[in-house]
Amino acid sequence: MILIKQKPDIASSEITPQNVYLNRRKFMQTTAALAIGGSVPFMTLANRQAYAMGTKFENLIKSPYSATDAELTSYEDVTSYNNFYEFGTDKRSPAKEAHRLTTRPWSLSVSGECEAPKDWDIEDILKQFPAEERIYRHRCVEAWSMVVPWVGFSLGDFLKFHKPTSKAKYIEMLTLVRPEEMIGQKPGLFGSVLNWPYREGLRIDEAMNPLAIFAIGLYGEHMPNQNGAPIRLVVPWKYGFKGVKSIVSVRFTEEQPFNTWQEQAPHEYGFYANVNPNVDHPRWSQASERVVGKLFGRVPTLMFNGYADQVASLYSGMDLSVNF
Ligand SMILES: Nc1nc2c(c(=O)[nH]1)N[C@H]1C(S)=C(S)[C@@H](COP(=O)(O)O)O[C@H]1N2
Ligand SMILES: [Mo]
Repeated sequence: MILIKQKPDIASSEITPQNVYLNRRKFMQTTAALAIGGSVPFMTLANRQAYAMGTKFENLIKSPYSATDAELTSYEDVTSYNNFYEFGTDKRSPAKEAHRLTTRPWSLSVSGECEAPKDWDIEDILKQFPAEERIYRHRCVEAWSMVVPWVGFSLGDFLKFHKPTSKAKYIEMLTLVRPEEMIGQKPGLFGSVLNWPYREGLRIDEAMNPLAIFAIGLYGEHMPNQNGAPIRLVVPWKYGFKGVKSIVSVRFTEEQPFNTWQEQAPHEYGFYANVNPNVDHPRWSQASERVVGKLFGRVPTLMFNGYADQVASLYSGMDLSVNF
């Protein structure tokens, strides 16, 4: 009989080097599985999850696009303070509930206005598009921010592989729908929190900007489930809600897609969602942000989240208070 100890008051990641902490966590997961079941299918499942969540990438290079001036948010904060409504609306829920998600096997279909549509297996995506580390500022529309060392590859490279036609003006991306594993997708007393699947879109030139990535990991390891395993969008000059998680479909479209939060509250969340300290949310200011993990960490918000040099030209001539 193996006893699993209660969580100590101080998170072990704060007092243990990260690799030791991660190995211990993986060990705990496996021993927990053994203690409960010990059956063969359960073990297979545990191993798959360990592969997906605990495994380090080898020979990662750091991208020149990284924001090197910024202090990283701790692994603990990045993986325990999340927005992922498929696992509940509380920021602490995804870290508790997302272990139920099976991320292998995983398919992602690319379709619509392109000459080379393809149904991908995630393993083939990982082989085809070598990933690198990209340290990015991460700004949520609710006015908190983090700095995350993502592992990912250029979204533009991925899209070009499928030869978009001249009609491809936008892309639409969808999250998995699997209420058996995503407890937040089960309708509650008052119906569903969101109209699933979670949907997002980008204009094609935004998607082709070198800063836009598909992220497949963080802190040098495969993506934790709560952060959108096995593959999610990261567009660092936009509010976090554009970063659709656990993607199963990418479609090239002629029309502008209608994203989830636009559908939810169109006067509060627009299609563009560019970080902009001069355009407030109807219910709060966007002029500053709380830095997660810092006790007195309130800092001014930067235009396009600090990436104006790279992306401002995408929006020249547009009124950003109308196209918010
Ligand atoms: N499928 C899906 N993707 C999602 C969300 C969600 O609820 N469901 N939340 C979004 C919001 S509001 C934010 S701020 C980021 C949070 O990403 P993080 O948890 O990795 O910090 O994910 C975005 N992607
Ligand atoms: Mo968000």
